[in-house]
Amino acid sequence: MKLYGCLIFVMLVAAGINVHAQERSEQPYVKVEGEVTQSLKLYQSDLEKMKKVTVKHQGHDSIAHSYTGVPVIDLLNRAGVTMDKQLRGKNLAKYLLVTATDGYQVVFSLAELDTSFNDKQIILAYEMNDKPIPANSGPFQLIVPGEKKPARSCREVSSFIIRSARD
Ligand SMILES: Nc1nc2c(c(=O)[nH]1)N[C@H]1C(S)=C(S)[C@@H](COP(=O)(O)O)O[C@H]1N2
Ligand SMILES: [Mo]
Repeated sequence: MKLYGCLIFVMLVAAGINVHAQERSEQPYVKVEGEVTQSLKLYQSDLEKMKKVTVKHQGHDSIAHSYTGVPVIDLLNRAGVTMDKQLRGKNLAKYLLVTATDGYQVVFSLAELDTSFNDKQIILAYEMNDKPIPANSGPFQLIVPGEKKPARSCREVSSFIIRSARD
């Protein structure tokens, strides 16, 4: 009887894990790949566990909204990108290519993103004004504060790819 009880318990736990894995695989995510030591697949639940930063940003509606998300530098560090002390020599020719689900793409040199070079707070946001980012811009939007145009604040981000422009 005890053995059956145990078996049923194990089966229920396994079924629970399976359902959880399926739910997660249906959620949107952002890939981090290319010249990294660890490729990442980041779901909102992963981002929520990381350091949160809130910045103000204004798009074409000319209203300053508050956006919350994870500093891009933290995502790059987690993927093992050559930042900080490693960002010298050949590595200074590396860049981040951000791609959105509509095919829009923008690039940043790694030095632009590195806090040892500057204090820009570029974040991968998942909340606007404390709510999920609406579908036409979210669920993940790059926010680049302090630029004269909002053109690099890429909406609907689907991947971050690290490459080298060296020839
Ligand atoms: N995915 C995606 N993001 C994008 C664009 C785009 O076409 N697709 N356009 C960019 C440009 S050119 C501008 S000016 C801003 C406009 O953002 P807004 O409509 O939120 O003001 O979004 C930027 N982000
Ligand atoms: Mo634009």
